[in-house]
Amino acid sequence: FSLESDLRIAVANKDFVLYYQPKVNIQNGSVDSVEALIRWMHPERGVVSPGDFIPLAEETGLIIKLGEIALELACQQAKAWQDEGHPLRVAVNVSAMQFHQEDFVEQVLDKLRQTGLPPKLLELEITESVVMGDVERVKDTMTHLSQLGISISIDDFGTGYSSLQYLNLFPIQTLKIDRSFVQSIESRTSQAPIVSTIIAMAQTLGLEVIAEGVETEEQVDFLWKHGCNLVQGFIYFRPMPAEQVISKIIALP
Ligand code: G
Ligand code: G
Ligand code: MN
Ligand code: NA
Repeated sequence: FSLESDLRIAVANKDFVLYYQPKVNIQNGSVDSVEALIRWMHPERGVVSPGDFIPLAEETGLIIKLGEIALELACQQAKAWQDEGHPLRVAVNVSAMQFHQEDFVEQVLDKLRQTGLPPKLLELEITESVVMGDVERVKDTMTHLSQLGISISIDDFGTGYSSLQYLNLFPIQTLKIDRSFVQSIESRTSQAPIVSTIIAMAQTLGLEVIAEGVETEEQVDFLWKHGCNLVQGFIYFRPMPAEQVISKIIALP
């Protein structure tokens, strides 16, 4: 069997789970929110990472159904945490293809209604590639989502080819600095000035900024020094199954 036919079956059976990676506020040591990261529970291969099937899902269009599954699982989980007395905003990755669907806002609303999750507890992470479509339509979609109370962040910021104009045109809350920039903070051929420039730009535009892929104290120090208070990365937490999230967050030193 090919990976593609396996993936088709998996999508039909919903053989996926979400792992969650906390985003930490280094100013007060609290967890700001969590990012939902999909995992394929393959009967023979075990847990398959998105890097190994998201590209295939995009080529085959299966990403749309997959995105719906992720959105549904994330809303269910966030609602369950809220019901347990732990309201935690969950960020879901949305592919360009999913975002550009005619009824994307309706899809999101459906999941919120079905689960009873308040829109405030949902964040959507989109990449710059989304923004490169029809500017007016993208703006309408984002405005609609934003008016519902859903927050929108730009994932992998700095790696796309889109114009910076959209930062002022669209209702975006947060820039997520791509980990390729963050991870070269130490190196002497450094991209560190890119990181500090993105932070400064976010601050000037009144946007939140978070660094992803943070692995070392040196990176944290640099980010802290430049005023980036939100950090996501292995230094604090790896993506983990839902069952571990609340106890790990509470145990945060
Ligand atoms: O968890 P991991 O580091 O392996 O994720 C790899 C990539 O897969 C990341 O770029 C992440 O944005 C993407 N990804 C993870 N979960 C989802 C999802 O539910 N939908 C989409 N479209 N991408 C996802
Ligand atoms: O959506 P995005 O492309 O940002 O997905 C985040 C991906 O980055 C996930 O696959 C997650 O497992 C991975 N990741 C999260 N923290 C770290 C980190 O500190 N280092 C590295 N190398 N990868 C990370
Ligand atoms: Mn992401
Ligand atoms: Na990213």
